[in-house]
Amino acid sequence: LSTSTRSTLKIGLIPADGIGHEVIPAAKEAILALGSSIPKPEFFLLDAGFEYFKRKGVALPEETVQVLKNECDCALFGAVSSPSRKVVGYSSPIVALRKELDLYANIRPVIAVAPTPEEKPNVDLVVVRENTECLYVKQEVLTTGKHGKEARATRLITERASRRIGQTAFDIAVGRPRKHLTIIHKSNVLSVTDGLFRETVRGVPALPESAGRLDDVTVAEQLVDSAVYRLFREPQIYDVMVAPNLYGDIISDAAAALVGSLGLIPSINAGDTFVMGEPVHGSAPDIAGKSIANPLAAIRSAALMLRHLGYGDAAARIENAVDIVIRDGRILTPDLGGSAKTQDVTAEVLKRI
Ligand code: GGG
Repeated sequence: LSTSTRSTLKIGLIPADGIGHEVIPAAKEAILALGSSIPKPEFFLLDAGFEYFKRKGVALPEETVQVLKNECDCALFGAVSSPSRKVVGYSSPIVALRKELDLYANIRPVIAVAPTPEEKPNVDLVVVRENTECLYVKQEVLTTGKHGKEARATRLITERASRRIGQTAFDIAVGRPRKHLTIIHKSNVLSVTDGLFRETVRGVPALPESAGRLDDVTVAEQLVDSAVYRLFREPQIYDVMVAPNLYGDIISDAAAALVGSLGLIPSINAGDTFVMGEPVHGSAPDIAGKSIANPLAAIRSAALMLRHLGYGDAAARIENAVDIVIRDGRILTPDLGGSAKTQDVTAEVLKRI
């Protein structure tokens, strides 16, 4: 996405639930600290989430969608706490937003910066998660059969979505030093759905639009269960991993354990015309309101969003500042073994931007 001609950068802020209200303000501060190295940011604070649903009866107000579509260049989303039980009238706003804005790629880099007791060496990978279909089409039905209740869910995999996520993953892989892509699937069991995903992604380099550009990328494929095993045993074998929605969601959360905390892992939800940064962590209701949420994933998500928009130098300033704070190790939140508050960690980052 090119924004080189913009004089302002219009950013939607959707904290949503729980610690989203603590980490999104930190990301906003980081963007403001960049000063004139990006177009003047203009922020739009927008509603969504389960907490909002409980107050207003709607999880994703139409106004939020319209402001994002018509006013904003990009957005930052915090976290949402959808209930595990069915709540009549409620549907996950983040799943809906990704569809509304056609943000088909969820890009989640997992990089080791500083050694922690749990950290394995050489973790530097990107999970590229298909963001619009798989089981997340949320077509579930409950019926009663001979043996009692029967629940069914539709799992949708299309050639179009598999091709475009494949193109995104190959494009990322070809731009990285190792140029290696692993396709994650389970097509020994789900030969129709995962089979289509695997074959379509594999076919990307042969598409006319690839024009030989992707020929340097080496491609491996792996069953999702074995991929999780190898991810924990030898994470260094992975460079870019591309996966259908559910596997990508699970693998990226799991990979966070390799670098110390889910509180460090950023993502962007990217489409052809819009990008939305989003920390991979959830709303963490157990720590919400205690000012101990780790702001670094949200801050890094702001950097990823800016890089996607073409502001690579500004993104690097934020990322380097975060890396210094992690390496320094003195001012960290409890998830990383520290005792600092969200605001203290944010202040440390701001000083170094
Ligand atoms: N920022 C990521 C996030 O909110 N994760 C929790 C999650 O996946 N929620 C889905 C939902 O509640 O609908």
